[in-house]
Amino acid sequence: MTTMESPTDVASAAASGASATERFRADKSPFDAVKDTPKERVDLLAREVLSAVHDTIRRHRVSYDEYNALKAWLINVGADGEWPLFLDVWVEHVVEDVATDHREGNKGTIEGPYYVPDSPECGARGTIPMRDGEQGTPLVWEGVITSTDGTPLQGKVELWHADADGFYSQFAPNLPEWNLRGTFSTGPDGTFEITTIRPAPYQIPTDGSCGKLIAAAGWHAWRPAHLHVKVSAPGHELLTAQLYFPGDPHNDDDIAGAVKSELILDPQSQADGSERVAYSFVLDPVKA
Ligand code: MBD
Ligand code: FE
Repeated sequence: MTTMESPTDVASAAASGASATERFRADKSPFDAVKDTPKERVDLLAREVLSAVHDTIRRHRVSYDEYNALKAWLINVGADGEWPLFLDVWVEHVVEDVATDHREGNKGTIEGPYYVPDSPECGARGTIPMRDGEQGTPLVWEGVITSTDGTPLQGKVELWHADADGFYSQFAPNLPEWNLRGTFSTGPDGTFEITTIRPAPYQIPTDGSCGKLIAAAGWHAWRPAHLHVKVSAPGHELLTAQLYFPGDPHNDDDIAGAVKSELILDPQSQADGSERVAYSFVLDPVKA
């Protein structure tokens, strides 16, 4: 896996954006899906989206200056490699809702731009790859993967998250390749126990085009602290989710609109300063 090098070794929107764009393009399947989309469907969706844009222009009498500002901004989103960030922050949560609203098992939420497949195997009980002296409150998380009928499932929890400074390995400089990324494979009893650290709240890059939009609109750039997971088991729908921490000020106004109350953990402080938490997953069987 190639990691984008920032010449200054300082985290930048352009560097993390380029890495996210490169990672997305490395997976061929979205590009194959485009080829398979029927003409009628493209016609319908493209026409409706354009018509919504036209309505907005008429309703608010958008000027040529505003049109050109939009054109310049869109060009820069591409140049910064920030299309994955833009779409995952402001659009993906609705796609996710529609895709999973039939489920009886766990609620999921968006994947975001920073997933990397094939993270190191850590066993059913293990510690995620981290640096010596990794900053952040130690967190021990136990749970079990079951099917909707309660049967334990032999499956996997892929976990990835930011460090205590809010940086993701492979998308920010100077981090070991797999820092805070690991795959926990359960036995037939479905149980796992993961040792990691509590991540920091995350501010999306402010120095790129998404940051410009946020500043120009007077929004904030924060996501609450979160753990990303993909939970899978044979014959079951893949669950993509994020877990959040109680009391985070951004649980109620996540810039990415991805928090659901079912995804907020209840960690308990321990005498040694660490935290323990129980959170389990229920997966929906794939319907034949
Ligand atoms: C993230 O870490 C994230 O999870 C999302 C959805 C968008 C930007 C950064
Ligand atoms: Fe994230």
